[in-house]
Amino acid sequence: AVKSTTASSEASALGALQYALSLEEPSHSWTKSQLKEIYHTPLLELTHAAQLQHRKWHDPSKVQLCTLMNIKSGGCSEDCKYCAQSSRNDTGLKAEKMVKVDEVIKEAEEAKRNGSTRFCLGAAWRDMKGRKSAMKRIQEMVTKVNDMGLETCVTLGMVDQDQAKQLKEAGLTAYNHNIDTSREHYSKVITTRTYDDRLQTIKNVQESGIKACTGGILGLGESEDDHIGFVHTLSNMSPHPESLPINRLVAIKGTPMAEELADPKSKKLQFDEILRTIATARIVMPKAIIRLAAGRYTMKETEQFVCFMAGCNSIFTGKKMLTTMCNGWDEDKAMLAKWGLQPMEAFKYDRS
Ligand code: SAM
Ligand code: DTB
Ligand code: SF4
Ligand code: FES
Repeated sequence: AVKSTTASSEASALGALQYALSLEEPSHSWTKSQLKEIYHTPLLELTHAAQLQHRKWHDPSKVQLCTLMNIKSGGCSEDCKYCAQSSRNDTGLKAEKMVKVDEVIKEAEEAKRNGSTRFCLGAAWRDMKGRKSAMKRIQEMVTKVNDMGLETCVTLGMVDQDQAKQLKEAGLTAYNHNIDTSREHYSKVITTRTYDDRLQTIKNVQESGIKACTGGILGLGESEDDHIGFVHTLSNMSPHPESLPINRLVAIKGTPMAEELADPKSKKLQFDEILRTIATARIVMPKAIIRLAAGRYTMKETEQFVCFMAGCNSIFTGKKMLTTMCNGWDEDKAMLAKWGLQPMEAFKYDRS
């Protein structure tokens, strides 16, 4: 085994894939060419290596169950081309007020009864600027859900250092903020905030001692080089994201992205590209929890199984995602029981 600090000559002698498997500590200095080499490994060899890596760093019999709640739906000022909640997209979604603390507790109790161990709250906001009373209410939600023995996660748009600190004080486990895609493809998807704005929020979160849940969406018309670029950004973060959601685009009527993809000339995402992205992420970010997120309900059970073979170890389960459909608890419990997987316990594993 070699240490991550070993010179790159060692990496090239071994080949990038074997080098990744030999590391005792995760590396944060991957080059695009190393990632490209891993991503394009013959598929059976790639998924096998990802499964080996998974077993080296995780209990392979465990799956993390997370449940989402939309605490402030619609009316968002950002222009994310894929999103049902942007006020610029005519998707028929009504903007609502922020929910009350009691409603969150009720939903969290149901999630807990059904075996979920992480409860995630999402708000359709650009950022937390000037939202003092909302922040207070969210702190109360986080503390109360935490007291129920559930890990907590929120996604509220951009946060500064001070806002991250306030969430940490309330006991927040993780903050979700995605990079969504590669740096190169990003501007084709969102123009109202930059890639570097995103990285800054993630840095603020990590520096406050909150774990970062950071991933993206596949199927935005991007190329395979963009998948490599996406993993490149994530794998050079230090620390790596504690959890990494992989969303498969849900093409929502009324969004510019759904319109673009309706063009027969647009680039269509193939299943093996999802698999290669997951496997590459697992190989170079061995500690991360990799979560099959939005769009899982569009995947066959066999496809989900193959994603687990490639290193996924978490799902969102429950009544709903934010605005789109989610596989329900009963269906998921039956599927996981069939596969012989058990729910991961809350607060048991430190993956930072
Ligand atoms: N407003 C906050 C933000 O953007 O940071 C939080 C909520 S936002 C809905 C969280 C993430 O969900 C996005 O970054 C994106 O990766 C994913 N997402 C949103 N709409 C999606 C869709 N139609 N299909 C797949 N993933 C989607
Ligand atoms: C993430 O990456 N996926 C979740 C969570 N983070 C907040 C949200 C997915 C939302 C999918 C679109 C919708 O339901 O509106
Ligand atoms: Fe707003 Fe988040 Fe949707 Fe973008 S993804 S429009 S920031 S809710
Ligand atoms: Fe909750 Fe990622 S959205 S852990």
